[in-house]
Amino acid sequence: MVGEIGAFLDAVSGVEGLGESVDTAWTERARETRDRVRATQRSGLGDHAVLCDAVRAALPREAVIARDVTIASSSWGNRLLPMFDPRSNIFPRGGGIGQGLGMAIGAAIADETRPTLGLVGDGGLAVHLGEILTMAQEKPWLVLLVCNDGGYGVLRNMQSGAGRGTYAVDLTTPDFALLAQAVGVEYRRIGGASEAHAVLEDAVSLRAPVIVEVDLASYGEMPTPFTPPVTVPSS
Ligand SMILES: Cc1ncc(C[n+]2csc(CCOP(=O)(O)OP(=O)(O)O)c2C)c(N)n1
Ligand SMILES: [Mg+2]
Repeated sequence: MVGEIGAFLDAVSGVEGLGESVDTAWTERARETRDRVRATQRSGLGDHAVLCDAVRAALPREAVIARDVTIASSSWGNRLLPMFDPRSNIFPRGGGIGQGLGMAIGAAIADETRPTLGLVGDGGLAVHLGEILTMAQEKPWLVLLVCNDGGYGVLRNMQSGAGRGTYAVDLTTPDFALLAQAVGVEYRRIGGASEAHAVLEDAVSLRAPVIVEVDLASYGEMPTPFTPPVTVPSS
């Protein structure tokens, strides 16, 4: 790879314009646009931006962050959460829910020297809930952050936004404290933004599998409910 890059650089070294200074105005415009987009995204999150900040603050730079397809990923995990290395940034681009826990367990077992955080929703987690047993058995350094809104929140938002009420989006979810107890892993709860930093710092310090539930009923709504850029059929 290094040899190929060297050969490429040799080949283009005589090309006119290369090596001249970059257009600083363009760089500045890109930076301003990025800051504006991030500020707009953040303003729609309200207290949920605190969760994003707390996740980053609680983890070392090299921590792996594996995300399922959930509102927390789509609204801040994939957009605002700083990532420092592509190899620590895991997300299923295919968009299927349910892979988050398996990816997080795999990452955590692959490198036991750094913590892994799995960001999942209650609905996605339910798809492969049995993998909780793998987590309990293998005991990886894994913080499983479960954003529990009692169902398929993103579909709920889409249906509400379309103004026709909601259907088939409310799920029976486990009592996560009892579930953790049943399989012998630690459990922590975040019931409001003011708790996020301390709970996550504590969870990471355990160096063990831990379920951290964000109890969204108590945590509160996002000022701008997240909806994906797709339309609900009209009939
Ligand atoms: C395998 C699969 N089934 C259904 C969907 C459609 N889908 C996308 S997000 C979502 C809701 C997931 O619920 P949850 O994990 O609780 O996240 P929330 O939207 O509540 O944040 C569903 C059903 C999908 N992406 N993949
Ligand atoms: Mg949910």
